[in-house]
Amino acid sequence: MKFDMKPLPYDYGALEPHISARTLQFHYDKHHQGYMNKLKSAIQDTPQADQSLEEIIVRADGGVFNSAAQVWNHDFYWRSMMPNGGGTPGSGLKKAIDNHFGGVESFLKRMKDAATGQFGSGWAWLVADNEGDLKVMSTSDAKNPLQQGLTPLLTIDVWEHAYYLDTQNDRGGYVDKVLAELINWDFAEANLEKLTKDKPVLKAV
Ligand code: MN3
Repeated sequence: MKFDMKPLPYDYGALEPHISARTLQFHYDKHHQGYMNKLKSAIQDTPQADQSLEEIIVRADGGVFNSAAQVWNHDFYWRSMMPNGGGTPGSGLKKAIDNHFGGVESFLKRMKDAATGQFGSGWAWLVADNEGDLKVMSTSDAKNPLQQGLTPLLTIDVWEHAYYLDTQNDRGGYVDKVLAELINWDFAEANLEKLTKDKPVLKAV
């Protein structure tokens, strides 16, 4: 198999008081690991066992797609946050956000609207398209922007298991904390830089 669980990039308690160690431990050890276990048992001894996670995501459907995408989405979500995150993006990303959303505050509001407006389980995303244009979107259940040829830059998990132990039904309160205190701008900027490096024809962002 070409992939396995990536370690959580920080300790269970590293995002406290905004996200509790209890939430992170359940979320990583039970939910994320559970999707990986399901995926591995579904694809073992099939041709998919030789594919990358991204290949499975764009080609598979049904239960295999759901498990593979949830594995990828969680890896990406852990890295979209960091202890002492939040604040202001670095200059390259800030310029792109200013250009596309009219400022960081207005981007944060768009992201919160996408996260709280997603009916039921899903994900809120900052993505870039093949022209290097940024947009905010949400997806339901396990769906992932890679399916539409878009490049994810940041995500927020809005399944209830991401916040229910900490803020119960208050998804907005959880999203506010992620955006103000935990968002990892450096990760988003690195993802954007990688996209423009891989596709040098993109207009400067
Ligand atoms: Mn989750």
